[in-house]
Amino acid sequence: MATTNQELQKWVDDVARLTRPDNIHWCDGSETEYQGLVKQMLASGELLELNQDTHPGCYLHRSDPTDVARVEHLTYVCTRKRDDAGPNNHWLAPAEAHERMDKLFEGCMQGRTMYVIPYCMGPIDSPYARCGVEITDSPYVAVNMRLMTRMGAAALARIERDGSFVRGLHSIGELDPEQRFIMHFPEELSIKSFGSGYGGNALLGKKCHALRIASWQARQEGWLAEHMLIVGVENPQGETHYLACAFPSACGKTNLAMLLPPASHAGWKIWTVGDDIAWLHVDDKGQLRAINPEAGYFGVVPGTNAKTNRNAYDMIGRDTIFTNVAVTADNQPWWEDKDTGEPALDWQGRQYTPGNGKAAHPNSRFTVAAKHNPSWSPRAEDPSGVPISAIVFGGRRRELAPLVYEARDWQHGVLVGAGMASETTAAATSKVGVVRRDPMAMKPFCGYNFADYWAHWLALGERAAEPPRVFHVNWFRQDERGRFLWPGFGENLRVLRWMIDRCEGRIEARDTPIGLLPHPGDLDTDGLAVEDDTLEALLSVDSSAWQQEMTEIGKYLESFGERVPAELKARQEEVLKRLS
Ligand code: GTP
Ligand code: SPV
Ligand code: MN
Repeated sequence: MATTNQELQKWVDDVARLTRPDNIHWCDGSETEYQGLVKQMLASGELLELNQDTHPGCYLHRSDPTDVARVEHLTYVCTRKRDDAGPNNHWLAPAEAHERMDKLFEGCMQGRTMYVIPYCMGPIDSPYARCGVEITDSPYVAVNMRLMTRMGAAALARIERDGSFVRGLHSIGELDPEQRFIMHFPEELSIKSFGSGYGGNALLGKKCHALRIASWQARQEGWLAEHMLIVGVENPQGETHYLACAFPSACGKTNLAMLLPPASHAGWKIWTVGDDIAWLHVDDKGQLRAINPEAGYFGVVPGTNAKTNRNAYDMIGRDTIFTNVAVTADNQPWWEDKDTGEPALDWQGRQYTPGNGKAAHPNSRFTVAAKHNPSWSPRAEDPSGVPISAIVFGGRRRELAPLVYEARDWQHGVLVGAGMASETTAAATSKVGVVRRDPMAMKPFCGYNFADYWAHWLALGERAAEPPRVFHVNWFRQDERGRFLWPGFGENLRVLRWMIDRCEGRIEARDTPIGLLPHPGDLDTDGLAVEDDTLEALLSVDSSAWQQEMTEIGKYLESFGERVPAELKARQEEVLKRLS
């Protein structure tokens, strides 16, 4: 008996009988265990040692070249009723999905070790935290889960105390793209993932549990599980506001969460609570609060340098697992826009030549414990989370969406979120740079019907004593030559300041049909090399283009049928009327 929880023990026994591993290893989460797994993977070639003089404790993993990103077309939500999963999800009947998956899992762990990984999403003593157990045959998953979650003995103890946990079964199989599925069974609180060893497909605590399964649970229990960073912005007077911001994959969450204030902003300080996922609750006083269920970062590497993101750049100089970056001749990790060194081998380990494309894979990632982040907030360990002043939606739009605007109220804010669209990125395996609807940055992650999800958002606002203000930002506007209009990164603090001033009721805003924008001059641009006409372009609202956008948003909402809340449609019609 490895646990006193009989349900867990029986499940582990059943899985072992099905998958037939040579050994079973219960992860305790210790440093010794971590080092042992690293050693074993160095011997097997699953990890390569990077230059330990320049990058102590850093290793490189090269994933299978066909296994480098999330696979949305192979990701399913399996509910009894198809409509509960909604048009936003791929669906299979649970019985059929189990049958298909169990066939793949049969005998798949022969010759391998099965790792049983108890983990806790959220501070271990938080009432908002939830536990899970991932069973996997990948030691890479085990070490990543140790960096990303509160993994091991403490989590198991909580599971034994609470009795409940999410079951995640994972095998890399043969890494065959034709035999790859990520299945979710929200009604059973379980996940089955086969055939991929990559990030969101394989680290089941992250997108599978903390978003898809958790969003389902959250709806039933009256909270929200969101694809959001949580950041604290402290002004020179020592007052801190916390913002929760939903941007789609590879659209700037990690960067905003650990932003370094520019030289012009002496006395300002940024505190990272989370960089990818937020669990939001209305507390008994009606205040919206957020916890970060994760304990580490699985962040985009390319673009990270001392100028764009000094905190991340310093953080990943030690005790980091890199996946799919290039290496220099002296075995340091290298990636596009690193600003120093040059690649010798590309992400596939081939001699680097520009003809083979980028040296680092555009979705190459770092895995590192959150405590190594210089701007890590001690409040990330607060069991009751942090109070949220504002919700911020954002997307990657080279046109149309202004730098920032504010919704009129919560209901309009829900429309702004539901109407989000963004250019696709390398975080998922499909064409990059295509604008698609991505409501609340949850298109790939909402574990149930979006129509019900929007209704749930509206209802949550009713329970808040004073719902937080809602904003929309876009750091990614471009000119005709493809250059970014806004400097972004650290300078985004200027936009955060405007939003906080709005929350504090310190400044007025300009009323436009789509919402409230800064008056020229209210956005501090001192010392910024942004021309007046560029700023005007960033803060303009093109009525006819927005009319078209709002019409498309209307059609999109309608595609969800009768379940769409009437309030949301009414708000969409209202904006359209203002535009005409
Ligand atoms: P996921 O981990 O996939 O959910 O992504 P994320 O939202 O955390 O994205 P991240 O912060 O890693 O940014 C992705 C890419 O966008 C990186 O290459 C960044 O360098 C780039 N980026 C982030 N912020 C900005 C910005 O303000 N301006 C510009 N131009 N690029 C940015
Ligand atoms: C994302 O794609 O939004 C990520 C990376 O944060 S993954 O963990 O692969 O989902
Ligand atoms: Mn993400």
